[in-house]
Amino acid sequence: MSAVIIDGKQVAKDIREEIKVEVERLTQQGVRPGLAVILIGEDPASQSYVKAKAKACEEAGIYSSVIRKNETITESELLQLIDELNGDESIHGILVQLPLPKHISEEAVIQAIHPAKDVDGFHPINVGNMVIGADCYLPCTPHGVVELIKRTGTSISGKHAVVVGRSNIVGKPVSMLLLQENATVSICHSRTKNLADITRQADILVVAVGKAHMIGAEHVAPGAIVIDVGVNRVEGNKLVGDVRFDEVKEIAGFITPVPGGVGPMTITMLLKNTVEAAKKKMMA
Ligand code: NAP
Ligand code: LUD
Repeated sequence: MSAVIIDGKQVAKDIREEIKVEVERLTQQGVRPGLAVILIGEDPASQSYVKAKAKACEEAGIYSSVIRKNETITESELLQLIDELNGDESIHGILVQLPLPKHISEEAVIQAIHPAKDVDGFHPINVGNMVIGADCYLPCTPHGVVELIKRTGTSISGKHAVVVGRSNIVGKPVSMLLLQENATVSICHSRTKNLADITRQADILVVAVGKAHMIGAEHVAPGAIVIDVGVNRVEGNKLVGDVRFDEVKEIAGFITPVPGGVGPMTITMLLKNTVEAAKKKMMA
């Protein structure tokens, strides 16, 4: 039987409608949520993601300011800019689009963002709070992944979740969130031996590697929930995931497509965090 296709675009749209109502309410109370997005350089993928973020803000009524800088910007100039935004009353969330040019330390940049404005959830304070299950900004892509799994109507508790990839942005945090939801979590990476033997044990399989089509039917158990985080450009500028969608959809119970799966949820969760930041500011 063919899998149910999880329509991330539609789920993202539904949540954005709820966010819009919340933004209207906050704006009427005198606090319009505001997001600053810093984009360094000319990377085409980063440009398109940032554009999509600004558009989503506009549609939700969130104020957004996209600050574009040449890739020759120095680290100290960037840190100075972040510092100014940390003190800007109209800005509740700050996001520095990654990756950064090699001469700038991502770690230094992330740590410069005030944790209360870190709507990416990348600051060590937010990461630490996430790990202990305390209040924090959840990282957007991992949060989006968990939300999509929940919307399949399947309970995560007690399930075996296998995450392929251990980056600080996706693999590690999504593993922690699934653990928080009481899944039994296995984390695989480039040194993992016999990957397919492990992934075939997954009730929930989350793939975040960045290698086009690396996961196929041989990696998936019948009925599994398969979440494909990968975004890869292949010949002809076509966008594909890490999962061979056509063959895996014949085996899985649920599967996310690329595009139209996790990507739109990442942006939605960013809007959610920005609204959260504005709310906290209002109550402070
Ligand atoms: P990353 O930092 O490059 O991490 C890739 C991970 O995959 C690493 O942990 C690496 O292992 C592991 N890996 C590499 N080759 C492997 C193999 N053959 N078998 C098993 N594991 C392997 O990437 P990322 O930032 O997490 O992003 C992953 C993908 O998701 C990319 O395609 C990216 O564009 C996409 N992405 C999408 C969204 C979205 O919103 N849809 C958001 C973020 C990222 P080691 O740690 O051992 O090197
Ligand atoms: N840096 C992200 N770098 C890259 N796909 C995203 C992303 C939307 N600081 C910081 O936004 O959260 C971040 N914070 N990231 N990413 C990747 C990562 C960052 C990836 C895909 C999409 C954001 C997205 O909307 C669409 C989809 O999958 O349907 C397709 C878009 C297209 O190119 O057609």
